[in-house]
Amino acid sequence: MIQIVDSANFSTKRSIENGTKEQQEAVREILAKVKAEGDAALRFYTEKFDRVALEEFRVTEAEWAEAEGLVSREVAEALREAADNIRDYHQRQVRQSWFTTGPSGTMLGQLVRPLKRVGLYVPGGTAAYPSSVLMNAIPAKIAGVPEIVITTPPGRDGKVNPAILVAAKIAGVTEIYKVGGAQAIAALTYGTEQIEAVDKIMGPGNIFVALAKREVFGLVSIDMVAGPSEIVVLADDTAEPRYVAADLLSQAEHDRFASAVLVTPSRKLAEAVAAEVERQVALLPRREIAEASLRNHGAICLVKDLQEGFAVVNRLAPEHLELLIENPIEQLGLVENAGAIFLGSYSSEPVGDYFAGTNHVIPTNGTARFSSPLSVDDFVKKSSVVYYSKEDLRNNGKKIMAIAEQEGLSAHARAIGERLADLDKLEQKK
Ligand code: HSO
Ligand code: ZN
Repeated sequence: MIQIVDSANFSTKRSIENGTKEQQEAVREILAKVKAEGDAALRFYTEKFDRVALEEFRVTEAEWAEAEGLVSREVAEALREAADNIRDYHQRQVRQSWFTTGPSGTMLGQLVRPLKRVGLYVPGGTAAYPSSVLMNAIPAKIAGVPEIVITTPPGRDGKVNPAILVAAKIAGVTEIYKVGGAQAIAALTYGTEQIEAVDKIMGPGNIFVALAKREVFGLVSIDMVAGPSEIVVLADDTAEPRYVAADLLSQAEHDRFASAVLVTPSRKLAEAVAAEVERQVALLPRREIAEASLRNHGAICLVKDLQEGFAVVNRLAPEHLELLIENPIEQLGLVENAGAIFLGSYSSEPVGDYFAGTNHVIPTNGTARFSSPLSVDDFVKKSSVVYYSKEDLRNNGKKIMAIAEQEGLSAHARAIGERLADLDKLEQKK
């Protein structure tokens, strides 16, 4: 089911989902209705799509308490330890405000401040991942964001997945609303009676959520619109085929559109991995999804040597890259484009998905060429600060005026000129 192809014949089809015309129109209608009618529209759509009638959207204290009892101690403990690792890693990303002073008393600087309020969308159903709650909320906390809220679609019983509540609590999120779909994005953007608007919307969702985020971008900030998961394994003869196959399948099981690719100069490894994939996929509850993913977006790409292998990797710019080769640390410098890089036999990709501390929100679709994993930087804004001294204005005012006049902006020039005239007078008095 996974094809072995020569590098000359290897290509992967990736695409950005734009949705159909009907979907785009449906999303626009939902946004407009929530903007105009607030909570009444949220109730309408929650009944229509989630099939539950809700008066209050906010998760109550009683529901929080109940959730604690519904998640195993082992899972809660593991989530807590994962959260500690994520905190440690992201703490190192914090950037300080800075100021610099010149010899004449001018001071320039950059203030780094947190966003005030961010909203995290958590999908419903089987894609409700507590790990993603940690990955989004913890960097926001560390950036100093005071208000972090979650919206997530309720189940038919009007409840929220308890593991999501437990993860939210661990991450320090206390405000959760039972609203899903494009209507949740609308509520976070425009605000309603019960849900206050936010400055930035994070998190993955279905096509309606993705289209809604794209539509409101500009009114609020959004994170990247992430595509299906991807993994590329670059491996040589030293790799264990069972590990390679298992790691490919770990991403293939996410989504029919997920992509899993092995790049190797070893035909022997290629054949062994293909056989292992066949064997292991049969053991998976999500077999059908994994098979569809491997059939349409999976491949084993045979290259001449590792050098060509790195060229293929850099062209793909994958979300996740595993280097299962001899001395991977020495070869790290050859990777130019990859969202997250996993080195050696024991750095299986799920280590990063859940526990090491790095972020699992990572650019897909080749966008690792120019963008980076989610980080503390995504939750701050910067302001530049200018304190210009009298002496520097006296010395540089004419230059500023010259540029302003060249641009035909004489009011700009005058703003400087008014001051220069005063400074000249002062000078003459002396
Ligand atoms: N591998 C996914 C993240 C994830 N995996 C969540 C398991 N849960 C991001 O590409
Ligand atoms: Zn994953």
